[in-house]
Amino acid sequence: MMYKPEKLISEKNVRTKTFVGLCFFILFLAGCYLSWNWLQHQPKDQGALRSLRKGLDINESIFTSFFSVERLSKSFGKNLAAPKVRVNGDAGLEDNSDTLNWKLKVVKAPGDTLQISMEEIKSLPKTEVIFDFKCIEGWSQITHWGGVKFSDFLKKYNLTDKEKLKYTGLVTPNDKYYVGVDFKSMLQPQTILCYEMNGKPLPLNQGYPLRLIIPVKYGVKHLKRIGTISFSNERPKDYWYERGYDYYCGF
Ligand SMILES: Nc1nc2c(c(=O)[nH]1)N[C@H]1C(S)=C(S)[C@@H](COP(=O)(O)O)O[C@H]1N2
Ligand SMILES: [Mo]
Repeated sequence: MMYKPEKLISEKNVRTKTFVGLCFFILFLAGCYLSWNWLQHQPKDQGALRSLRKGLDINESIFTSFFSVERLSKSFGKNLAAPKVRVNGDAGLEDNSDTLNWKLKVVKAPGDTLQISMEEIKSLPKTEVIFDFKCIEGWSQITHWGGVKFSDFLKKYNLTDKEKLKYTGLVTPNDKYYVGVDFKSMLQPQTILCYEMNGKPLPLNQGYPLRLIIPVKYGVKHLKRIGTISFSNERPKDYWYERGYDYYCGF
């Protein structure tokens, strides 16, 4: 084996290298400070600093281009579903009297709104979904839900022409919580208008009488207690988007 002769470095050389290294480090720190400062002075776009919002929107376009309606989320056996389901978020659930004469409103066109009763919804074929419910706050839980596939619901009420549009908007009866969801995700076969949890009617704090279950999205989009559904090409208003979160919130 051949050994390279070691190179001797003079003390002056060491000092120059140390000095150059230090200069780079100071420049790096200054760069960090300046970028941080630049970011902090940006205007906000829907609750998020402008360039962070741009980042979220770029992620959205990448995720949208890879999204396939046919790809199913992982499902689990009933024995794995939590008997005690976590409750999170109560915006829009302030007034339980909203559930008394409840009917689902579906805006077909301005001035043309369908009113659909729970009995009518329950008479459609039931789909059960057992999946890993994920909240942006960092927890997840395998849970068991039952309801009607949104795509079946659209067929039954002659709403399939709406699928040309980009978004579905959902709002609680009192307008206090609202979400917008891209239409492709609404058509994924595990997206249901849900009226049952663990085989029983939904509890009040989990969206009685009807909520959205949409496994391709984070918890924020699973709106509890649906009042009105509408369709549009523009992004419908979205509670957490306005507060700086991602609009897409999906996988
Ligand atoms: N009406 C309404 N729906 C809501 C929320 C809310 O605050 N109000 N919070 C969302 C969030 S952040 C999560 S994680 C899930 C929680 O559903 P759960 O309470 O059934 O676990 O509901 C979603 N739907
Ligand atoms: Mo959440």
